[in-house]
Amino acid sequence: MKYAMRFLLVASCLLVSTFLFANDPNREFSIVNNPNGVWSYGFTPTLGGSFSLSDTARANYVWPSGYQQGQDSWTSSGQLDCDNGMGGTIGRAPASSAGSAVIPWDTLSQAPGCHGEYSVLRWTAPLSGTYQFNGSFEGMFLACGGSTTDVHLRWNSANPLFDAEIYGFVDNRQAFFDVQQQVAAGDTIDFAVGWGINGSYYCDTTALQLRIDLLPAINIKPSDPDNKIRTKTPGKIPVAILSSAAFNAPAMVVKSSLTFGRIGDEQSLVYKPDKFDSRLQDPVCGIRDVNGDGLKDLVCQFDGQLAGFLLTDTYGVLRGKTVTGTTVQGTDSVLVVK
Ligand SMILES: [Ca+2]
Ligand SMILES: [Ca+2]
Ligand SMILES: [Ca+2]
Repeated sequence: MKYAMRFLLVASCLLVSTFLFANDPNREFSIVNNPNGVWSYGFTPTLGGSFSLSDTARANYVWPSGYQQGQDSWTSSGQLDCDNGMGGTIGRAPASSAGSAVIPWDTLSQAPGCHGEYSVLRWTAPLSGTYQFNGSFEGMFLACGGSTTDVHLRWNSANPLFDAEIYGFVDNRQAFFDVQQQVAAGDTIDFAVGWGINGSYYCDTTALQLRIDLLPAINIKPSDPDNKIRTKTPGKIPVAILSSAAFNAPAMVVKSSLTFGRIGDEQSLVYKPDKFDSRLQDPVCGIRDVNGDGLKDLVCQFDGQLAGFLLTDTYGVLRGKTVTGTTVQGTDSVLVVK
């Protein structure tokens, strides 16, 4: 019994630790937990001001003049006196509507507070490293002449990474961002939405689409500085994911998650039969220090045919996940020849 309990405990810990936070705030949205893994749902009184967690979860909430279907969202008790019940929210828009005036569906959305608060989705870095933050803010309203908001990325509250204004239906309805930032574990990146240039929170719901990737250094063909790839005889292409003081590649990377090629999503990882059970297949990967910095790196083999390089390609992309679910992406140059 004691052992069974211990097993259960270990098994449940494993479940928790492998619960995947792929750094997609839409897919991972929760109205049960706040904070929720790497995500916190909240607000600040001013841009970069002190952050408070939203304290009120509303499941399937139907706005008085909003979605025709309900929305799962967080708000704060300080917003409940506002007249239309949609101030200061972070939620997940329903997948469709029976005719309300909001687009796009099925994304995370943010609305600033009715007393001037910024709606803030906060991401807390699970690991030190350089990350890429790629996505957009998009006004969701067709009423009111469109959403009118100011949108921002802030590193550790104070440091601006991106600022834009959302308004109208054409040029300024969507603001795209693509920024890289080196962070320490525990640092925060805030995605903040405020009232915008019209000084009102009405019709301000703004959709956030976001992808976050950790960017470890990689080395395509560690023994070849030119990274030459022959399209006629592609063979196998070794790719090393380099470790750093903060990132132990062999321990952190889920080998079977790796994809590599001209785009990065090619299922080109090479497998071989397992040593102990030939019915199982193992990724062909080794552990060695390829750059002589004293830190062991992870080197995996990829099928050159499946990697799909074309003569015009100048770089290759590796994608994968860590054991904690963080998505990783690395790029290195290639020289593609016939
Ligand atoms: Ca506004
Ligand atoms: Ca190389
Ligand atoms: Ca190394």
